[in-house]
Amino acid sequence: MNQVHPRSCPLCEATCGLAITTEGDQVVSIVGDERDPLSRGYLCPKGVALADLHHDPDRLRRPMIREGQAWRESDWEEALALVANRLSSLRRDHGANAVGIVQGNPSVHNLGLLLYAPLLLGALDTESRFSATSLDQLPHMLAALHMFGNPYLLPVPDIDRTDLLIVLGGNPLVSNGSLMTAPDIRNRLRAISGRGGKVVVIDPRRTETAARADQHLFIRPGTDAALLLALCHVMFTESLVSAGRLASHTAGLVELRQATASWSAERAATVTGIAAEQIRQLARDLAGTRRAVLYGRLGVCTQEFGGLSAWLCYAVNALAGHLDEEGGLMFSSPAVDLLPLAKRLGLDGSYATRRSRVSHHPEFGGEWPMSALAEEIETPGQGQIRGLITMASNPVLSVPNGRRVERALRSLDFLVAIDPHLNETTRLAHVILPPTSALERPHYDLVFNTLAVRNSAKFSPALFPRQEDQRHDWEICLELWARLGGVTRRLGKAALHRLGPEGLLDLLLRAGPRGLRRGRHGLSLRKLRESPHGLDLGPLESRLPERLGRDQGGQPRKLQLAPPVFLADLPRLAAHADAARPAPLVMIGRRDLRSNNSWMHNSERLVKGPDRCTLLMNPDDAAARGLSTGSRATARTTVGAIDLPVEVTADIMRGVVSIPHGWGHARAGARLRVAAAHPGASMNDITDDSKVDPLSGTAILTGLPVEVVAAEP
Ligand SMILES: Nc1nc2c(c(=O)[nH]1)N[C@H]1C(S)=C(S)[C@@H](COP(=O)(O)OP(=O)(O)OC[C@H]3O[C@@H](n4cnc5c(=O)[nH]c(N)nc54)[C@H](O)[C@@H]3O)O[C@H]1N2
Ligand SMILES: Nc1nc2c(c(=O)[nH]1)N[C@H]1C(S)=C(S)[C@@H](COP(=O)(O)OP(=O)(O)OC[C@H]3O[C@@H](n4cnc5c(=O)[nH]c(N)nc54)[C@H](O)[C@@H]3O)O[C@H]1N2
Ligand code: SF4
Ligand SMILES: [Mo]
Repeated sequence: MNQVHPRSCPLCEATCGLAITTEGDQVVSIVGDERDPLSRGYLCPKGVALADLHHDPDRLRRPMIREGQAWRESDWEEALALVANRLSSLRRDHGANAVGIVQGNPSVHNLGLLLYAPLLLGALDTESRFSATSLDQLPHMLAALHMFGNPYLLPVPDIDRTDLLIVLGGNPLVSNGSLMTAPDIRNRLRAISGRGGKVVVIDPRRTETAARADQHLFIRPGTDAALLLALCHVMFTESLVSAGRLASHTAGLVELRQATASWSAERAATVTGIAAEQIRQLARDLAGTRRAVLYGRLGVCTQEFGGLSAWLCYAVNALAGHLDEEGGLMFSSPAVDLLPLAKRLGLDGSYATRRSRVSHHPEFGGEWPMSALAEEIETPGQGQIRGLITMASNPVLSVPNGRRVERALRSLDFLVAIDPHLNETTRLAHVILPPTSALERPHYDLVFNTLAVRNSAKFSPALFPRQEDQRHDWEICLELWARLGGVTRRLGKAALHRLGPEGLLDLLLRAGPRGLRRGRHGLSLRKLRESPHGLDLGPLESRLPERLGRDQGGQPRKLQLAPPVFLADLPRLAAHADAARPAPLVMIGRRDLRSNNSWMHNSERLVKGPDRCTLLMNPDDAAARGLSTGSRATARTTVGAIDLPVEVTADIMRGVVSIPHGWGHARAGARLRVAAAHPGASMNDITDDSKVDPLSGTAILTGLPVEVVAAEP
């Protein structure tokens, strides 16, 4: 008998509603769920490929222990005991910081990991923590911490009600949106133009989003901060600033005016390559449109001035009167409020309270930059990392200087991977602990509900039961937590196991703003189960000043427009901009609708067709090097070289080439049969781990100089 299960897709931030038809233990089909209030029937090819992930014969189901080059399956008791023993002895002999942990992107899409990984972190009690945050949204969190008082208080563009959307460094038509949960983005963008509004994309490449926008402007990679400063400058000099409703709750206006005073549109034009008149027009349009928003994303974060850019994106919206206003940059009202939770877990914001051992990077939220992972493993001394847990992370492909990361991981005394695949990273582990698949566990988007362009809540029960010899991610964390502690933890384990992610979620929903305090209409897990397609909780609402909370002295916090940490970084930008002799060629990244970072290339339906791991190059640059579409090029940096096919296109700026990340599956010892047949090359074999935004510690992945020549035959 066929059964249809409504469910959220856990693969990317869009959280689309799926309708999954099963027969017995097989997935028969996956389509978009028309009744999902947020995604309204939309899904992308990766959602369909959830079936491939689940049924993938290469997916590990039982623990794996490596002996020399050979792997053998083991039972859970043996594997968990081995891991706990090795980690405990490293901690005992070398101190807690000798055991590190890396948390990867899928952790945030995983209810069990979100709720139970903190236990494992607590048990490890290590300063050697790393996560994908420092390859990604860290600058936004740094800006949120210093401007709004909490790194998790991240504003999202109210795209369903805006009349002007300026996209800076994002390609939502392909990425499906980030720090902006907005499934079916194509129709949402179309609706802006449909109601007479306008979409503007500012990007070194004429992206898929740019191609459908009303206007596209090329910008030189890494120069967004100069553009944003000039937007502020124009608004100040042309008296377009409107602090509006929040005026009396805002601090730093004078300082911001001073800081931007030298950044005329003309000065920014020479840096960015965007004409001064166009910069002025952008500022006038932004300030002159009642419902407008500037949305900055990954391309502004992972660059030389990521911290400055993220701050200025928020500041520009505030100056134009679009922060916390309808159609502007707004804060969500999720059913589970992460702010008090983060506070309770001590995660509500730390920055630069200490510096890393080797390169003196600032910690953020208790984590070191991912770019420091290899050096912290390789460099001897007190605190050297000798044992490591990777959890839902593939640093060999996702961290700059992947070849060095690979060497460093190989040199560890002990590496354990919590991961369902034997891939480029986990092949170097001593033990792999594979969790259940996404369809074998319940799902609720704790994080992405807080980033959604419309408030909503949806619970998806497990679709298939987990087998006796399988473990969920959260069970693995709970086991290790118990085994790394004393007898009392073993007792606590039983209670925490009984509660499980569903029990915890129910408590969080009831304790949340839409829970018990709303009486019998309040949200609970039971209520969510009664609405399997999801609940629409309405449009975004103004949340300031309440959401800013109170400072340590108990006074209402103000919106900080000009936090000193950012002002202090401006001279670096000025020096860089004025000395700017742009490199002849720089590289930027690229995403693809049928990829998801590094780990979904083992699905035939997602990799079939022409090679997508190509280098995009402008016709003039290609001609100067004797390259044409189809020829193979070598892309070389100070770190290394990769070969890949060229695609010549006028859609990319002169002086810029684009290479996707997440490929490079030819590494010996991985067990991903489909991916190995479509290996591509890893962009991170030529990105540089010594290049980070010194303010935030975020990896610089865009705007790095590169040399491109025809490959040796
Ligand atoms: N050059 C370049 N590098 C980049 C980027 C870029 O744009 N350019 N983007 C960066 C960004 S934004 C990010 S977020 C990072 C992502 O980099 P990572 O955080 O390393 O994440 P992925 O590459 O997605 O790898 C995910 C791993 O998790 C495993 N996995 C999948 N599902 C689960 C699960 O449910 N549980 C567990 N335990 N494991 C699971 C997969 O098998 C895979 O090994 O890459 C960054 N690296
Ligand atoms: N299909 C698919 N979807 C994904 C992912 C995936 O791998 N595949 N990954 C997911 C993850 S982890 C994330 S974080 C999100 C990211 O989602 P987005 O933030 O939309 O990121 P990208 O698609 O990488 O788009 C970044 C854009 O910035 C541009 N850019 C590069 N450098 C600069 C610059 O200096 N200035 C400006 N203004 N633009 C620049 C690039 O050309 C690119 O178009 O996507 C998520 N969704
Ligand atoms: S857009 Fe994202 S959430 Fe939607 S189906 Fe695709 S991968 Fe899943
Ligand atoms: Mo990401």
